[in-house]
Amino acid sequence: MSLLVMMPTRDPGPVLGALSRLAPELAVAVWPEVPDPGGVEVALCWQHPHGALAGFPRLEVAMSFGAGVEHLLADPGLPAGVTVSRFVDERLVADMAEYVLAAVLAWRRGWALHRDAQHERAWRPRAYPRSNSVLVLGLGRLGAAAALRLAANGLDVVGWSRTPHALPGVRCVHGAEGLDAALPGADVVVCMLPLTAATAGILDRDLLGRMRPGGYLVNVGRGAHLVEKDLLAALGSEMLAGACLDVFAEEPLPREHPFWGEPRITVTPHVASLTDPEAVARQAVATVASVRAGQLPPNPVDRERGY
Ligand code: NDP
Ligand code: OXD
Repeated sequence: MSLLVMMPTRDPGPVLGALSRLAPELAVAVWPEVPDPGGVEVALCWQHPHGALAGFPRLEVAMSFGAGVEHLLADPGLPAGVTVSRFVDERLVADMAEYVLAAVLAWRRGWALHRDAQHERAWRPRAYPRSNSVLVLGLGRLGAAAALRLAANGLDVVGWSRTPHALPGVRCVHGAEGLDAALPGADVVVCMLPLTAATAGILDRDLLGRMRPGGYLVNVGRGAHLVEKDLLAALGSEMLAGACLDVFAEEPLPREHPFWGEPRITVTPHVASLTDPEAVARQAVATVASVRAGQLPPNPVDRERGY
């Protein structure tokens, strides 16, 4: 049995190094060099070419190199019987919470405005709000930790999910009615949703228009959650004061994209929380062991639900 590493847009080197340390006996192939396609039972994937997974007749698990699985589920050629799993890791969770807290605090304290003033050598004191309400969309592994971290730093936090949740210090709401009730009080919206048919395009003119005027958007979910032209329009009409975006419909963000030149948008290159190669290799090895034992892999996802 072999593990296939299929991540054409990333350097597989660090993961291969970790795999050879953790499981030197494990046969590992790196796509597209696969000497024995019939022996592949687990594939570790990131942005694999659609259709390619159909070429492995004994494939049992397609594991995402990241927490998101939309890149796997969007493949119409993903064989029906293959279990999809995702990477879950405490470090990934903590790093994301740190990024979200940094983005919210930088907005609240006007960091970018002070930086702009510094470039102009202008002394521009600015009052900052003493309380802010942050609405976190998605209370999964990452969203719940970020919501708790924001609350621990004194922010007034509301968390939104599909099903009911309870988190200490966070007002939890769910479903369409919960979102309707929470949006008018939100100074900041943080998107930490998975990309599914139900969440694509959720950050649109309607949602942005229902936040408190002059608010802020943080998107660390996926680029396709955001309707880009609606964000630019919301900034143009001062409905929104700014945004911090880590994910984009097209990555890398094209050089000619208007977001680069918009001073009210902070662009980061999909680095809110980076997969640790050692930890993902550990989960891949555990996935191989689970297949050998005839068990479900760690962190399986519901293919129908989309996350
Ligand atoms: P989880 O699957 O653990 O959690 C998803 C959350 O979203 C759940 O709380 C779920 O609700 C909620 N949700 C899903 N669909 C809906 C809906 N239709 N309405 C309301 N709530 C919904 O995901 P993670 O927290 O692990 O990760 C979230 C996403 O973060 C990933 O899918 C990925 O896209 C992104 N990500 C980005 C990174 C970056 O560096 N920018 C790094 C890692 C991940 P419920 O609990 O009720 O099911
Ligand atoms: C992930 C990501 O899904 O890095 O883990 O976006």
